[in-house]
Amino acid sequence: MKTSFSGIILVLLIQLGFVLSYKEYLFKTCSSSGFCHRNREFARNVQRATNFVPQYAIDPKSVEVDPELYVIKGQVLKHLAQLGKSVQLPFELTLLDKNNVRFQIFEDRSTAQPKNALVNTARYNETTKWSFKTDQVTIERVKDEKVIKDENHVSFQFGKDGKYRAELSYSPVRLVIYAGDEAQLVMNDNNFLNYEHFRTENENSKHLSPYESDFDMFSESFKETRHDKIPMGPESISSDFTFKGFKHVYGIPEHADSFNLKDTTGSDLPYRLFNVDIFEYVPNSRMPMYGSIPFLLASKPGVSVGLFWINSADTFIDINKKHEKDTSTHWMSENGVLDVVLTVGERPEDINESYGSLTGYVQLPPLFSLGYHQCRWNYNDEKDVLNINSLFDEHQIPYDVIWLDVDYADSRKYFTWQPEKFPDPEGMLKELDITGRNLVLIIDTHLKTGYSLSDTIREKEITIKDSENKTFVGQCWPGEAVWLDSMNPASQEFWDEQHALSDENTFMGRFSTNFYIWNDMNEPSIFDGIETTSLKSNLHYGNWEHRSVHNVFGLTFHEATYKALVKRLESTERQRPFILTRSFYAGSQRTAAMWTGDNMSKWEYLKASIPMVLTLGVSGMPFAGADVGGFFGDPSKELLTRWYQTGIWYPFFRAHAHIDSRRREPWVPGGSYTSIIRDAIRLRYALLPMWYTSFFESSQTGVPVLKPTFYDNLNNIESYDIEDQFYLGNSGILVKPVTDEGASSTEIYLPDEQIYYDFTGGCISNRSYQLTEPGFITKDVLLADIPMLLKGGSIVAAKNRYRRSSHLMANDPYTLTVALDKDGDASGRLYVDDGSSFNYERGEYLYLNFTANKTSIASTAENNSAFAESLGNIKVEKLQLLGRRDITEAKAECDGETWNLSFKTEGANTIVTNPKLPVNKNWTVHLQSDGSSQSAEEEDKPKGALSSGLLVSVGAILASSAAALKYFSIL
Ligand code: NBV
Repeated sequence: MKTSFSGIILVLLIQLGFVLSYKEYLFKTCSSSGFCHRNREFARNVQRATNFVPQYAIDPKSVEVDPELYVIKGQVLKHLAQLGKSVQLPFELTLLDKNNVRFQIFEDRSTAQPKNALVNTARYNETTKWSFKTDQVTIERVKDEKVIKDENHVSFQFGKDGKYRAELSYSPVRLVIYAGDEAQLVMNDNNFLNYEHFRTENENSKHLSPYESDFDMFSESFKETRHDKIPMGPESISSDFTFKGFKHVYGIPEHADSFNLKDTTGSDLPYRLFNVDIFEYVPNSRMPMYGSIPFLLASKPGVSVGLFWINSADTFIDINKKHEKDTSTHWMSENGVLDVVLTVGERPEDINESYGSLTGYVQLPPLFSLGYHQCRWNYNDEKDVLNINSLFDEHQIPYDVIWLDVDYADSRKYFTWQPEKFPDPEGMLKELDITGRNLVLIIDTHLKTGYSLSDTIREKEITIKDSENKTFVGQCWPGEAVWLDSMNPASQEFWDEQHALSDENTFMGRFSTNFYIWNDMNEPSIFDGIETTSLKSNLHYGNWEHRSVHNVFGLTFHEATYKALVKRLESTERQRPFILTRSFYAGSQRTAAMWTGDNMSKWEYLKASIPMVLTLGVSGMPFAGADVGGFFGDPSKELLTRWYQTGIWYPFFRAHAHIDSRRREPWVPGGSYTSIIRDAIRLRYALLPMWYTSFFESSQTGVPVLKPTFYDNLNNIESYDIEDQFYLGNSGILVKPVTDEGASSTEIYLPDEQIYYDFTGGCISNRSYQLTEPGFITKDVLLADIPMLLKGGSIVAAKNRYRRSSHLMANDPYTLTVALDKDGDASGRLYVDDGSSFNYERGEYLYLNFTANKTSIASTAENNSAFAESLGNIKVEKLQLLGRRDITEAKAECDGETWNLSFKTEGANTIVTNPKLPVNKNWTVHLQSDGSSQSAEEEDKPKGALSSGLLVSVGAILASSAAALKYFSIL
């Protein structure tokens, strides 16, 4: 390939460390992207038309309900007025498991004559092969009596008691999802459905409808894409979808933008899904980023819906919120088939579950990977690595993983070491292993040319090819490089070999198993590529153009690594792999964690990270985090400290820094900064049992690991916009990280009338809050404070002893904190397994159910596996009963035995000391009280009822709310 001019500029800019403001120049907007430009114009013309004549209609005679009643099939006819004929576009409508209604429109292009004879002429229809968890999605049988068919429609009922209905109208083509009698989600409501059928350039003018534009159909005018030959001509697909009565829509990551998605009308940048290396990405932007999940969730009281647009090509999504009640969206993809799944349920969790039933739920990560990860580009050599390792111990800061970036490798040839710097990697790994720690190595997608491995993949013909079917050669970290085509089934064997555990002197052969992999640059990032990535005309296995598979390519790469690591670890005790990927697609959650790429050491990036991580969570990709401290630049001590206090809440918690950034490990800022950072990291470790439980639950049902505020407050519309605080799963821990420089106070939103116990930094206190209606409280904060509340009704399990790594915490006892709700009840869950193997899949785990009321606390186990048995010595060492000062007697009962418990009151709370309750047995603690302070509600009569807008300050707390603060206690 010829090196393009902008490519050279980009390489120079990168090498000079100069990376500002070329972004808009580098990336397409809608008007400079052929298919987006055309589809927006199509939509505008349709809207302007006084007498709109639908070009698309279903032929009623073609509609057949499959005799087995699994699928409804027929033909969409696209009418070409100038030619007086129609193109037939076969469709299928299917009901899948868990209320997923799938609608697909295909095109037969077997006789198409492309400009490039090498290219596969079919429309790409294999995105699900990668994205779905299995080829065998369960198709629900649509029952005969539930299908209604007439000349204008076909419809069927589904869901429990047939409470939902899908109705497909023929002309115009319209698919409506109903809950009861009310339309919730309407496909092609605005007639933006557009399917650019195959035609040659010569015949094109006769194929255009009055609404269509012919902008850049056969050639690109965007700067450097001019040589993209577009062999199949125009082939985009698009449709609008109206969310009826929904003003809040979430998802379609990855963008550095708000949680509740923004209106894009009038902007040249709709939300774009196109995986690109966009280092120093711009916060508050709809620009594309490293990964794409074309899934959108919309919620309102009583109904939630989901839309999964299954397409791996370049995609733009317009969002229009101008309508008083509805949100309409317009989805446009460069090619592929039209394949969409519409889902309906009562709650957002139902939609997460339905979506995950197709793409899979998040992997249950090995426990260590939920600990703290220490990374920088680069730890220079073995000495450096081991020195950092011991400095953690010196400063008594736990950590689990140290990372090596590209410069461990000899000339950036992955699968080699710089021999002088890493003479004994095996010894280094063993040293880390002593404290149960791990190493993660970076392996990028590209392989340097003139290196045995790149020669091998060329010989084996498993490289990405150019449009002439020759190995594509481009520029990346090692200089000139080639790319493994992980979409080629033959690549897997090669990849397995590189990762295999063996006695031979291969790169990974003799290593111990405490190392894992980081796949970076897998968008793929190509310095001299267009928009920093592969040319769309490059070819993959099956002669599929890169254009069709771009967004799913990164997934195929990290999945190949996952499979290779599973095989590697099978020969030991079949441990769960850990892989970090930068590029991702719907389905990546099954095999990898992701991070948000190259952010900057600036406050706005810290702030932006929270809605980004929440968005990923509701889109089925909860194992996510941002570089703590910011990748580019040097954070101030305050920013670094606040970033750690926020980062401990990222499901994936890793500090990382650019090669030019100064060292900034937790002890570097020194003094109180270091001790505050130490406390934050230790808090992460103390709460690992809750993190692991949340991940387990997410891996079973798709519920996000960080739960957005609105999930539990669906009737409170105000809560739908809260994007700077969240709950840790179902634990009841509500967190509001401080992300403002110099903050001395913060506002926390209480979304309901429940009691919230102050839990700042994970410590119990004498304070609690309760509002008579949802509203904000203002809390003073010092730099040391991590604003946290514990919602009444929760029971939290923690491990509070400092250990050097999560591995060393395995046998530690638990502390349970019981926070009764306003009715005097509480509950909580705790999931425990061996933290590393797949044995949990055969029931080797413990899933505890804690319940409490005013007179008892009980634990029941769901399972009596051998694993549970093995936990015999692990006990509950402390019970913290919040807001209880009234206990007069406490007794434990377990296995037919009873014993008295000792306890003491501390301020507003009671602490039961060392109750020795076995974690793997059912037990009950019986409480007697004198009735003096059963709950704060009874005892702590309002100290000051607030009227609207008034501020009342008591002690260190400042409460401001439009709602009245019902009670508020400081002892
Ligand atoms: O491998 C170097 C970096 C890595 O540290 C970073 O985390 C990745 O996002 N990598 C990108 C290459 C480009 C850095 C400008």
